[in-house]
Amino acid sequence: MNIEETIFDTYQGHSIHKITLTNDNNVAISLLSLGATWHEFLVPIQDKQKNILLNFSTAHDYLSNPFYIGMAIGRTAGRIKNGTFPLNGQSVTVPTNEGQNTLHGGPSGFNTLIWDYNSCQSDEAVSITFSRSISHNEDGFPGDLAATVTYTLDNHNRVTLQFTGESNEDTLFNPTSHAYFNLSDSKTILGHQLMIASSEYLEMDSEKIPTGKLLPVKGTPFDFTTNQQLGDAIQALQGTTEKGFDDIYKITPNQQPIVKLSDPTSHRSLTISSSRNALVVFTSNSFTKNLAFNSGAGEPYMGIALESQTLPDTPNHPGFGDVVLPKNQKISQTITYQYMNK
Ligand code: FUC
Repeated sequence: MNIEETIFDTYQGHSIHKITLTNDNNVAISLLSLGATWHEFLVPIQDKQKNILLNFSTAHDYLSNPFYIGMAIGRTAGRIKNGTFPLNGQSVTVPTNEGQNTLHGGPSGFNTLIWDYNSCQSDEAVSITFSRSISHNEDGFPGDLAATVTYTLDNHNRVTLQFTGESNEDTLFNPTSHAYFNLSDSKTILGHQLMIASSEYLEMDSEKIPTGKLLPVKGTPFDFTTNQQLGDAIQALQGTTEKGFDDIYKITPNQQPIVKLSDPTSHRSLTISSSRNALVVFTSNSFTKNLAFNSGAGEPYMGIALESQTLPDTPNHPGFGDVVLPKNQKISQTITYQYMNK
């Protein structure tokens, strides 16, 4: 077990720290204090390490595109229609950042913040906890929120991501991670296989806001109830505007893991477990070559984001769940990523 800290970059006069956690199997993750970002997931291949996350080499690259690469997302993942929702019988409006809608916590979401952190180490695990107080004036959501984002790497090659929130007023809390994975030695994820514990996905309008209607996956390219090759599924969507997946799956309760991503060529795989009722799948359909990733210029299908969360636009659809964080109550949400190579 090892922890190493370096300066990643300077942003607006602040040092951005990179913290690397390594376990006894030579698996490592690195995190950035900007956006509580998951920067690298390094897995051993022969005597080297391979990174299976998309990432950039500067703070500016992270913040100058709309893709939230690796970043922590909060207070609310996904889109809130017209930035407006009911809370305690009142209509609340928060700042918008995508047309009239609020995406991923709005213009001052978790991803834009520089977080404090401390580390913790035992024989079996090593972790970093990012913490930040976010006043209601700072991001425009009700209540001053004390938030933490903890990344723990253990000797079973498991990464556990825990978010906590506590506010002095009732507010919303639906955080997630926007890590993009590519397990393979190819530039795209088209050769990967995907399985999702879901038999329904959400219908969306032209602004990607859920209409409230659930659609069955059976008999469609959206059916990942058994392993499906992503290249075949994406091919089947070439007639759509999106030309790939940017979709919200309703997760079958009590089925774990909720998703399995695997690369048959390298035998690398990743499973995700979580008690949240949704998984957003985004296959980087709109990546462009001006994105200077460390793995090369941006192109569609370079990575896949698998965002475990509560069904988005939640307060506007009572059947979707409850993301209200009641005042002076601490809520914790956990997502576990298990890496395997066999
Ligand atoms: C996912 C998508 C969004 C957006 C973002 C970067 O959360 O649902 O459409 O493109 O990623």
